[in-house]
Amino acid sequence: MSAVFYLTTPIYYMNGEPHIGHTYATVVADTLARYHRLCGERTFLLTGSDEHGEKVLEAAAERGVPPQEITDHYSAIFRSTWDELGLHYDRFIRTTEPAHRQVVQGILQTLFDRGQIYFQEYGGNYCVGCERFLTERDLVDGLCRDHERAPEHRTESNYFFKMTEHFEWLVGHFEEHPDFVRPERYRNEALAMLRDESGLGDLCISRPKSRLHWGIELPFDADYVCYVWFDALVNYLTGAGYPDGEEFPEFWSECQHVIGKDILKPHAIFWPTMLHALGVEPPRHLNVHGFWNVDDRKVSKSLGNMVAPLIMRDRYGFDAFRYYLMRDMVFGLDASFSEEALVARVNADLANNLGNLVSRTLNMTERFTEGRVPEPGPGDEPERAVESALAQAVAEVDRRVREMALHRALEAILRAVDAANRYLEQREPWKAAKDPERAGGVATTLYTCCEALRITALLLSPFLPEKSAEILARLGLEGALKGARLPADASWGRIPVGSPTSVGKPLFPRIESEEQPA
Ligand code: ME8
Repeated sequence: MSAVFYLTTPIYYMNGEPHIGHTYATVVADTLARYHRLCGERTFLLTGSDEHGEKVLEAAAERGVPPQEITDHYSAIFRSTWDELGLHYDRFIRTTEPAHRQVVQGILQTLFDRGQIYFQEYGGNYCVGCERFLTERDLVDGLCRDHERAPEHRTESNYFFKMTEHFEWLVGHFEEHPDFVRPERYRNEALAMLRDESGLGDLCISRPKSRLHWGIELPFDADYVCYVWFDALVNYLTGAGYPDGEEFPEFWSECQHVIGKDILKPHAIFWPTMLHALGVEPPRHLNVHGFWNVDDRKVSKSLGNMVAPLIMRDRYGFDAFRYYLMRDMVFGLDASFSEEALVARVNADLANNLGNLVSRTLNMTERFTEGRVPEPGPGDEPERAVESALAQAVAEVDRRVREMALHRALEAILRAVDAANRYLEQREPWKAAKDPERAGGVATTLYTCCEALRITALLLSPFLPEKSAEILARLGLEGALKGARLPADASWGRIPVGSPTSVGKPLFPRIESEEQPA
């Protein structure tokens, strides 16, 4: 385990409100950051807004406002949405910040001075509707696929980064670091792009102001602005204090990105080559997730199926929503969102399995041991089986989180909960309490369940921060997450005997089908 952990989300385009996709990436990052923090690593999570480029300019034009106004508006919405949902970040970066502009211009100048950037005129198919050069893929029967009109042949001069010079090095980097891009399917995809020489040339990193003025000006030519992806990727450096930040070298050496599969190419190809030209190490991992489709269709504004996170929070509680997002998506693969699936998942895992253990344990502690965690006896085989199920979960969660199999980490925790529920069925404290021969064992049974719940809550806390804190509070351990450490605090036998328990309302009420929206 390293001492620090630096994690980033994509910086989202500020041309609309956050939807399920942005929420998923941010939830994954928030969970990972919480987990690493719980392990005692100094953790820094960066998120933010991508504010330049054509998409933002188009959104501003549609609304008839200046681009800065639209980015101020959406940036505030993204930020307040994450705050309201309890998604914690250490820095929210905006690419229109002067500090970021300075870093981007500094990098451009360095690369220019090193001969890594050249100027060239080129000609191509330009679509006036799209206001850009089209590639072969944009054409259908020689017409622009969006505007159904023939492109014009135009020439333009631009600045290019000598990206291809770094490809040999990059292939070597992929070979030496097989988990640089993970899961493996995306590593293979990136390598295929890299090996398909016809698909990639040097990277055009400028746009003439006559065509696009909304961007960071090139320090060596005031007639041009920087290409939005070059500017956007650099946010990861700015956010960590590049170039002179005292902590930059340490954090950068443990940098990992969370990205969606749609932005693999800029992250797996452009970004490492840019860093290599600068003499900065590539990030340790690109963690690539798949896409949420809604009712089997792509999420899009025009379909109006964007799934607003605040609405989900109001309807189901945010912990339930985040649980569903992480449990039902195999990290790296696509998944289909539906409220029916969400309800089924929450009812099965949280209401029935975990909720049951919580309510039975706390109710019986109230009834049989005066609302206190009782002093246990020495215990027997069944108690040791619960202890061992929890120990296994602690080890497996660590492995699974670090390899980005979050759904498997949750499965491992729920398996331990299952084991504790089965143990309760076996010991039947509700019957044993009335049986003079078995009544003596009730304290041990309830102690075992309280301790299993404590460890479960600790393990679940990065995934379900609110509900875990609530479980701990009901075990008389309010505030226990503050300063808690894994794995030490997850070792068996740490719950204080005599801790006051409270029953409270059901933590995860079953969502009844009549409440399901149509
Ligand atoms: O691409 N399912 O920003 P963006 C899952 N600004 N995740 C989704 C998703 C979906 N249906 N839709 C979006 C950009 N995402 C650039 C990034 S980074 C230097 C610059 C998530 O607003 C996913 O993580 O289009 C995807 O990569 C990201 O949002 C793209 O957000």
